[in-house]
Amino acid sequence: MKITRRTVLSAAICLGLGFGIASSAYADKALVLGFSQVGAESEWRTANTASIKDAAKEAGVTLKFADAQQKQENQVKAIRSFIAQKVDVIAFSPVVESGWDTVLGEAKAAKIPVILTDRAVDSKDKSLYVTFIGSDFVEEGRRAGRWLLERAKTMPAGDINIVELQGTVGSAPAIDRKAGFAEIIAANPHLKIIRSQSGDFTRAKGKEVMEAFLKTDGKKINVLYAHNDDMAIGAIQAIEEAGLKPGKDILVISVDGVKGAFEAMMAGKLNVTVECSPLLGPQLMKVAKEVAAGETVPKRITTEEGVFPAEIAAKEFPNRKY
Ligand code: GZL
Repeated sequence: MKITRRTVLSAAICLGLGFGIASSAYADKALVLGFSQVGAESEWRTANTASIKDAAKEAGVTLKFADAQQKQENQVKAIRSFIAQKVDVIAFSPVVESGWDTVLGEAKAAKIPVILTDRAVDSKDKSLYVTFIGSDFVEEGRRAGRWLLERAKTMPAGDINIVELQGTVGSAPAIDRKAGFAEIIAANPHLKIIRSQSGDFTRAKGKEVMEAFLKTDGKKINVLYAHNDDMAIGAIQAIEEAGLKPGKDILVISVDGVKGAFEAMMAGKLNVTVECSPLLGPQLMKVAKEVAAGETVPKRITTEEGVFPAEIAAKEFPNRKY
């Protein structure tokens, strides 16, 4: 075949077209994100799931979503399934900090990048995940402690007995919120944690454990520190059923900043909530696309949050998004 200028030109056009179609097809191919969620244990989690699903839709990301019902083995199964499906990126909120190295090693071997959202893992090998998007739970605990340190200045002299409802045993928020709170209240030797037990971040368990605290220590309790609003709301019911006034006989401090906490503050039953934003969806989709495109992202992306005492609850409530 005689190679003429026309032949070369038409070959180049076909090649270019072919490339163009291929690359645009790649560009149009929706990113497939496998997400393993802790469960549906709290108002916070419900809002977090909604944020992720809405943001995926908005970003044109194909989301494969798995609810682990607060069981680590279900998250491991979900991650393995995402690997088998050859998703582009895996993201998850680890229900507990430990026990992830094996399955994250499998994702690494399959060359599928992993993004942590909401909660951290305690893996020593930081190459097992690309980034961690979430709150600083230790700081949240410190903020709760600072509020009480300040409030204690206007309370009667003598010991101030605190009971603590911890989050899910072994979870990053439970470990860190406990540590941050204890770090700050150590400044006042009268602030004493007399009972501390897990309520697993749920209203039902929070109520049950508070009932037990009230049975053993009832009138001695001056303050409740709950690692999330749902346990605080459950405990408020128990305090009322014991004939005491939550927010007055027993000060109530909690974390998350969900609508239920604002309603309890407006009813005078909860004194302060430390914000922990569940609205991580948009950030997750943005980072997932950057990671899939091979861009470098920061190892740690922290969410900005505030503290909401009861005095400003009514004014702030209309602005709340979760
Ligand atoms: C915090 C999140 C916690 C919330 C709880 O980022 O992991 O889990 O504080 C939720 O309400 O159950």
